Amino acid sequence: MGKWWQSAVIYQIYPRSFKDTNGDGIGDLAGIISKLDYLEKLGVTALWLCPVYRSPNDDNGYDISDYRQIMQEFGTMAEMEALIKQAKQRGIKIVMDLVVNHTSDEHQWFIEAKNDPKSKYRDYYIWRDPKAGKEPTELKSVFGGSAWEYDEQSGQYYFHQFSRKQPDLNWENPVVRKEVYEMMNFWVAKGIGGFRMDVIDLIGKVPEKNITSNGPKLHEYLKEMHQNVLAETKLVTVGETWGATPDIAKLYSDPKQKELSMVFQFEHVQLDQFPNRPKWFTRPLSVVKLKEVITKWQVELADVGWNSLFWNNHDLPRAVSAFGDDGIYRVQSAKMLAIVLHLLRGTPYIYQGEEIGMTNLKFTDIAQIDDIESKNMYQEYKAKGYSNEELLQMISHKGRDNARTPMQWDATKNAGFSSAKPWLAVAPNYQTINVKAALADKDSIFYTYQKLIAYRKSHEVISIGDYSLLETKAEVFAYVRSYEGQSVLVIANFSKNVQKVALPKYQIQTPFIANYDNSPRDLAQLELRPYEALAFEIT
Ligand code: TEU
Ligand code: CA
Repeated sequence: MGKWWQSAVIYQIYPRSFKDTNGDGIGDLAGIISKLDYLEKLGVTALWLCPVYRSPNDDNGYDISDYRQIMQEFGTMAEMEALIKQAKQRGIKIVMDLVVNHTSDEHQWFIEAKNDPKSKYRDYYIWRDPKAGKEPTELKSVFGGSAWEYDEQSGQYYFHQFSRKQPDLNWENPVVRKEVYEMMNFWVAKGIGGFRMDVIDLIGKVPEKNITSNGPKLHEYLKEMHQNVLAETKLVTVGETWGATPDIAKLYSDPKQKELSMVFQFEHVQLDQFPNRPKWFTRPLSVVKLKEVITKWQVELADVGWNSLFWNNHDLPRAVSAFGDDGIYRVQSAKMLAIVLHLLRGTPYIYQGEEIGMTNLKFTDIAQIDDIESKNMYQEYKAKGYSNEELLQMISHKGRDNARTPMQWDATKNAGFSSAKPWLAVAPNYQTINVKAALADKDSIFYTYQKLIAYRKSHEVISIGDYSLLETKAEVFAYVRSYEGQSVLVIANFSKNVQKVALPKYQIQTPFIANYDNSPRDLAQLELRPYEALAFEIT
């Protein structure tokens, strides 16, 4: 038998935007607890919580000031323990976000390090002397500007790959590594189900050599972490690795390597971008390329390693806006995306709101934006001469706040997210797109997800079967899964045009899941409606 996470479906929660229970406009742990019945109904196996630790929120919790405390706005440690327990009672595990490439500059370690260069904490971070009176290297921060911040007091710079309030930890220091493993074990002892590891491919950085991701000691560190924390557990671990190729992904996820269960790779979500240009500059998505990339990952990790499957997360545009149609075919294309992704081999991730087809927004004023990345980009490009309209269009297309607006629970004020004004405005379409409406409509996107999740759990052909691409037409994605004489055929139209496809080998079949209707179809002369998706059990 495989590992539990090989037939699991993981639901990602952005706690700040999930559900507010105490009327401060900010989602909280009690809110997550109050929605466990909903999540159980959906059928997910685990919840990945974006960071819930103590944080000054320069980057919404990805800047941690205390790894062993809960963010005050989110609640208490007792509530965290209750969440773990009550989720477990429903067969749901809690996966914690592990952010250990950097801390907050308000973490006690950094405060000591900065205040006293002789302190043992100084070497927890990366400090360098100026070079010819300037930054030690040319390295840039992901959020804009230099990756080096000058510290007046000591006359040295510290290194930060994200905001200046997110100083990078020095993984070269064995004491830092030990602190991290101890902290992880503190959480393991609380009964969590795993870790999602933030930008884990950056921890082996060597700033003087301009090496940020995939540093020379990265895998050594992960093996050490495995030994110190993971070895005797059944935890699921998923690394966030923007720099992974299939060969690199195998290094992490081959069980023989004793590192991680799987990684997130980001090739498919960058197909609408230009190589070597910032993400804000986009081109139309090529379905041909999308099929190529997905097939490459399915095939390359078929025997060694394991894939994670996702269309979106808290850093990315909404799935239906990026890969489907968020206008008249919103419902059909959202279901199509669910069918295509959830019948692949790997562990699927659902980002909150995806299961009801939540969409991107049209931002019309930079004041509507909270995200540090978008705000910094706006200032930087404004100074380069881009217009307000151009920049807001880019942010509406690729900005992280598209994913971060409050979860749409019902059609009442603030979408049932909060009784108070939410920290980030609710999307204007909440009166039609919300959980209450989805649950009341047996044909909703929600029930397509529910069905797909249940199907994966009970069919090994989906969790561990082989994958092969069927050659059809440019805008049609068709593949076959097979395992011990069983086969599942998936056919999806990624366009708003009718597509004719002929698969004479199969003839008349009845789909077990579809996004229009389940009537029998002649595969020898198939006419696919806009964004139509069909899955058949072939015997
Ligand atoms: O994201 C890593 C990262 O590189 C992102 O900044 C990503 O490149 C960007 O959002 C895409 O435009 C992780 C977290 O998922 C993100 O939320 C954090 O801001 C970041 O790390 C720093 O911890
Ligand atoms: Ca709250």
